[in-house]
Amino acid sequence: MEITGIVGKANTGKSTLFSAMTLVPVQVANYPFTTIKPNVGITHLRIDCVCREFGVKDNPKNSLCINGVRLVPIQVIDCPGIVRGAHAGRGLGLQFLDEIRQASALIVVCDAAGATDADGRPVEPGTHDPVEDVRMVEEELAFWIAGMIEKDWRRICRAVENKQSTLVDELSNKLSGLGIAPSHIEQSILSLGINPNAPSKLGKNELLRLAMELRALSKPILVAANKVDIEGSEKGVERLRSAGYNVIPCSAEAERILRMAAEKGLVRYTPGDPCFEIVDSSKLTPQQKKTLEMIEARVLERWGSTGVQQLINVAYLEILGYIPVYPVEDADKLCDKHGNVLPDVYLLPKGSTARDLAYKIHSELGKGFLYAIDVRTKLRLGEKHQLKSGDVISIISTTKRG
Ligand SMILES: Nc1nc2c(ncn2[C@@H]2O[C@H](COP(=O)(O)OP(=O)(O)OP(=O)(O)O)[C@@H](O)[C@H]2O)c(=O)[nH]1
Ligand SMILES: [Mg+2]
Repeated sequence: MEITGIVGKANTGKSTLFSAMTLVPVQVANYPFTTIKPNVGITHLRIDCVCREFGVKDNPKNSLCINGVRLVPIQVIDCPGIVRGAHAGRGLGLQFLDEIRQASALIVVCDAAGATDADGRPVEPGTHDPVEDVRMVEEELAFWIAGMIEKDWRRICRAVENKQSTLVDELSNKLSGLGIAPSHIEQSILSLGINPNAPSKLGKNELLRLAMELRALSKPILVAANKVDIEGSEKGVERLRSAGYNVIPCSAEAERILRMAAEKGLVRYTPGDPCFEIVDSSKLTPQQKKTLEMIEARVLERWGSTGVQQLINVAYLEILGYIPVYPVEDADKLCDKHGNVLPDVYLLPKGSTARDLAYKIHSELGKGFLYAIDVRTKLRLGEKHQLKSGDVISIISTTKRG
């Protein structure tokens, strides 16, 4: 399962966002360092299911399908807050980042209303620049990665300069646990103009830039411009966008309230919707009515949605560019060997081939790959055929599936 890390300055709404995404109740409070240990939960990527197009009733196994909407599980990890100097032990330090080593994307939550200072203490709205907070997080993440490289840097330099090894191999060994691939390292070395044969010439700042680049390639960030229900947050959103970040304006608190109200049957609301419907207004207290009216006026009408579902969808489908693909065993009945129709959907990196899909299902299926069938066209696809979003594919292999 894909993993998303929720990180950011202290007191920006990370745990509220986590709770809104997963419905796991966690501690939320208006002071820094409320969260001291990462929280782990499951949320979903929301895509249109192909069941409607094929006119079938599906029985999803690795995902859910509700009224033609496929929900693909994604693990989310809510981290404690970060402040400047965390790599040197300030605040709660950075130890907890070890929990997000395998994350494919990071959501950096910031307070678009500018109502928390650099250390996360509440201040007058509009008095703090959220761009500073995102930069701080990027820098602290770079220190975290640079710290891992530095631990072994002398040995790496000797090995490379004595030609026993290459910089790409050494760094790949060191950083594979962070999801940093050799291609990320090659690309970073190239774009920073680093001489891969003389690593000992690199200064501290250059190492930090290398770490920054490696993070950007291996764990892209999406900025959650939170608290957009607060007056004046447009300015913060604008500042973040003009600084060049991928930004989704959101209100984690509005989403949390709507999802809880939907759970209780008070409203009809599906994450990502532009509106909600009150089931029976006589069942609502005056306070509940007022809160829902505020969410409608300040969040949904102004911003189009709470932004929370968009965070996961944009991170996986746009920034990472993943493509959802439905593998089936029986190309006519669209089912697995137990008769489950459209049982699974896999998220594959862009450019994945039919054989990559086979390997992802099972290494034996990949090894024995003969060809694949595109269920829509019934055409045979070779191992190098690149898959596209929404493909329904049957793999024919010398190995039977287990
Ligand atoms: N107005 C508004 N307040 C919010 C929103 N999301 C969170 N908050 C408030 O922001 C404060 C901090 O929320 P948390 O979720 O605890 O923040 P955090 O980033 O997890 O904080 P730490 O764990 O201390 O780093 C709380 O008072 C929340 O109610 C939002 O969308 N709008
Ligand atoms: Mg928290």
